Amino acid sequence: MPWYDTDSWLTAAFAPHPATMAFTLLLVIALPILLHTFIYRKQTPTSLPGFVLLGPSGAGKTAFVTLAERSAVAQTHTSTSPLAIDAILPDTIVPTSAHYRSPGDPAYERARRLLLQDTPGHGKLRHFAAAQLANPINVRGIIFVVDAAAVADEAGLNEAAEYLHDVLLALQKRYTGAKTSKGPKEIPVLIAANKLDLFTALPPHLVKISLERAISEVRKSKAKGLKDSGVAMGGEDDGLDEEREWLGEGGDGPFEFRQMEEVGTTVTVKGGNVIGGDAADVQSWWEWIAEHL
Ligand SMILES: Nc1nc2c(ncn2[C@@H]2O[C@H](COP(=O)(O)OP(=O)(O)OP(=O)(O)O)[C@@H](O)[C@H]2O)c(=O)[nH]1
Ligand SMILES: [Mg+2]
Repeated sequence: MPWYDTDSWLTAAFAPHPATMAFTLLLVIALPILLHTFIYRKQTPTSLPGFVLLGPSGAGKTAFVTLAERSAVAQTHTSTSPLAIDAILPDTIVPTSAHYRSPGDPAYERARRLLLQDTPGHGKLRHFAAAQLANPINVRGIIFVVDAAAVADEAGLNEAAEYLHDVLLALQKRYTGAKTSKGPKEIPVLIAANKLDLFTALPPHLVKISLERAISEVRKSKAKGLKDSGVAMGGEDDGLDEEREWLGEGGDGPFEFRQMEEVGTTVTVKGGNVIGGDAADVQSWWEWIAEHL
């Protein structure tokens, strides 16, 4: 039947049929709703800005996450799986992104929310942390928690330094391996020197110096290991330099956290204690988080 017939579908579509009217009504109501949900989803990220907690076992990562969640300390045990919690900045701290908003503004409240991601620090369970580092979706910063009392001795310091070396190297590779010329979004690192309530704990500036020195050693021994294996396989030294994964600037000088700025990573060291003393003191960590939120 031709389209201009009285009972063709086109004629029906323009005729005052109840079905046509119902369909049009439905379209008029549904279209704005669909458009809104589509555009709104596109504009606002569905996930909260995240901060990943890394660090050796027993440093106090889970203790900090628990403190952030319940505002009270609780007994923690060695973690075997990652954990993510919704946290809100303490009332006294205003995120940099919301400096010009007033309390009560919904955007102000939203800007205070973040996701804290705890990872297990045990050597055999670091794949959880590695997975987070390999694919940092909406990660605003990394909080590397160290036990300031444990880094006072050789073994504790080396464990922390080796782990931190690997974390920084992963961040460096992410930056140098980026496809775009602009580079990926920078991920800052906070080294949270925890357990400052303990008598044996090193003050933050000494934690920084000790870690830098220990990372220099780690870097040197890794380079030596690579070279030795190259010699053992009868290979030449050429080509090795390309493969060598060297953290920070080239050359044999000492490693400094400052060198990481060139690959888009600022490293800050701040002290605190989650448990003990007169009360928990993690204010400076929250301030750092607020700065990068
Ligand atoms: N004195 C003191 N002890 C602390 C502090 N923070 C955490 N601890 C203790 O350190 C121990 C280890 O803390 P966790 O938070 O479980 O350590 P973790 O980093 O989560 O360790 P893994 O889960 O094994 O990676 C716990 O017994 C805590 O009570 C602190 O600021 N001072
Ligand atoms: Mg834990």
